[in-house]
Amino acid sequence: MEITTKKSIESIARTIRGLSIDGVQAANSGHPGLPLGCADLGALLYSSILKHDPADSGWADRDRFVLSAGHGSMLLYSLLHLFGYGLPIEDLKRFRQLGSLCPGHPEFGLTNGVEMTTGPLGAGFATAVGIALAETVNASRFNTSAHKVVDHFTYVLAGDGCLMEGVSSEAASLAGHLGLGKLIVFYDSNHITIEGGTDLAFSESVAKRFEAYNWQVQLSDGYDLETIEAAVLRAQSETGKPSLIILNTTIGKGSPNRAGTHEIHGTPLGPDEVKATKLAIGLDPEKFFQVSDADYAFTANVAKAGAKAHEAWDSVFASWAKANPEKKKEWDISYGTRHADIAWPKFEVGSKLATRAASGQCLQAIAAAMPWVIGGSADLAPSNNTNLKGLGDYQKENRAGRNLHFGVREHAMGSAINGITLHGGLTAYGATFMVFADYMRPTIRLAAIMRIPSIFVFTHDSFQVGEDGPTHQPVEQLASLRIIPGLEVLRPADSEETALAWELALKKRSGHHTRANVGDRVATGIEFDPENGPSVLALTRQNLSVFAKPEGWKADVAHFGAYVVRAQKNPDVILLATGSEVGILLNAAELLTNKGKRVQVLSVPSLERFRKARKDGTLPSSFLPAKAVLYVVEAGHYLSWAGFVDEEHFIGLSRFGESGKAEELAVYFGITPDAVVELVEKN
Ligand SMILES: Cc1ncc(C[n+]2csc(CCOP(=O)(O)OP(=O)(O)O)c2C)c(N)n1
Ligand SMILES: [Mg+2]
Repeated sequence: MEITTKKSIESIARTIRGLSIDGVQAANSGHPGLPLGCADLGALLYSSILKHDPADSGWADRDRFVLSAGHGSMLLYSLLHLFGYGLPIEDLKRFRQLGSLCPGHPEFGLTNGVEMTTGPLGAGFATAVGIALAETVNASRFNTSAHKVVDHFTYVLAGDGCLMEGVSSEAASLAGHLGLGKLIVFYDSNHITIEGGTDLAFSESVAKRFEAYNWQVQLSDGYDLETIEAAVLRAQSETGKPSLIILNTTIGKGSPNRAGTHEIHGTPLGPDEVKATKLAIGLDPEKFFQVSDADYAFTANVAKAGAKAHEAWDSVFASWAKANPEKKKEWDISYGTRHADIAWPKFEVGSKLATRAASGQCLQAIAAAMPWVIGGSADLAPSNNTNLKGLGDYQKENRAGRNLHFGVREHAMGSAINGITLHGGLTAYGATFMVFADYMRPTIRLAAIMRIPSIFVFTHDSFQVGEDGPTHQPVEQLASLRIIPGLEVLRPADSEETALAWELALKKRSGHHTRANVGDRVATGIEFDPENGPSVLALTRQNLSVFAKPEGWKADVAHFGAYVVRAQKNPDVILLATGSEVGILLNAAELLTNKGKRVQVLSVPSLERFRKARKDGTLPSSFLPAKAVLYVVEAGHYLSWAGFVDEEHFIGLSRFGESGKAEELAVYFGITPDAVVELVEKN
């Protein structure tokens, strides 16, 4: 490393330390320990390791950097400010304040240059596995022997907490198996977490653990720039294995009285220690948020070099595009609209099919029309019906395979789906039994916070699972998924609705918070937006009959989340259901009609759209005429429908299930046409 470059990077590291402790002090809240401890690594990464063009943070072939230890956000904000990502210093001064572009933890879509929302420890690590996986998929789709248009690394900074979390073990095991050679993780091994030293709770050999996962493992000093750089070079040249670089670091480095203690993890230094730290590291103790002209000049040069690298890539891309017009076409759609017309399978009215099986048929059509769609299951593909026939298994030896095998690792699967989605150029789905959605809930929540269009396929969506019993019968899952803001839970009632559910999920894009609307967001909260964010498909194990639909039903579902399956003028009873219970209502409606009742039936595949339409006042008055009595039937917890009907007008399951034959359970739990008739007659 040239001596002038080294001096400049050291100066950047000093400046990061100053900015970070000033930001935390101004907020009187936040985490100074990590930014102080990893300032040198951060400075080195952004100065001379990352392939990035700060003027275009969306450059498809940029290296990705994920701050898995999201509490160290001031490190990232300092870097993004210094290297020209358009993050004003005023926002650093307003760290953690309402409406600032520097929120407590990094938020994707809010702050330019933030690759993902982090904060829940381990999430960044696991999601980065998906990002690195996506890189290999797109490299195999687009690169040719003459041109490489997809060729980037994915870097992660993870702490002790990230590596303690179970999800990093799942994800590391998967990454090692898959040989994701361009994934490089820095481990901030400072032996400190909140409660004290890691010897309180974490004494394994992380190095041995990762070696066993089939990772390349290196130990490095955390502050010698040349040593770190050499380790990175070795990690880059190991193309068959992911790499872990264990950095021997000191939390709070530079703080004379707090470095190496657990107090500095998440407590502002206080004015005196801020001064003492600045003095100790060679900054002016009387100045705040100081950046020297030399720092800005240096980072401007780095940015210029980045822009040049980007230009060089542009010209490779242009000749690749010329030589491969078909691939270029696919690239544009993959990284653009991701739209294609799908030849949906035809389903005969009256035929019987589980919605999971209908979904399986839909997926074949989707995969044929959309080469950017990949996905898989956590070892349940035969049950989830997610296998893409004849399209190969994604493995170390076959990056072109479109079936992902996550193994029995739901949490890592959810993370990987988010990572693939974040990478760009791909649409990804992950599947398991609905009851195990709980094993991946943190990742669904993060997808919703990020407003990214990850797709989660959950089959076996009610007690109708039958013999497997209460551990396998979802009860509270529908309600608990629906309360995740921004997530759409699509629960189709037959095969045709299943195709529509897929169509709605595939149409979604990433939503972005911008400077312009961050105020709005703060004012209104994140509302459900049918155009963006993640989707859940809730699908049945059991067969359902395909029923006749009225004209315009698809548009009604898109606009209102519901449609009138069985219309009735001046009804005195309205029956409303989702998924498998719509068929029950259609039968109940016939029985009630024979008894002289005037019955209307609605199917509600998307309660989120339905709620929104009702709230916005756009729901057609013919859907829920005022005088009729409303009943809801859904094989799940009542909570979903609070606000629509009281519990006396609800048939569902708010207790755990039982092991038994599905048909017997339906009678036992009273989720049958007869039970509906009885309830309506009683009231
Ligand atoms: C899933 C999760 N659990 C708990 C926390 C709260 N938390 C934030 S930082 C932290 C300790 C992290 O220790 P380490 O990763 O070693 O960071 P360092 O103290 O070295 O900066 C904890 C428990 C969290 N953010 N995410
Ligand atoms: Mg630590």
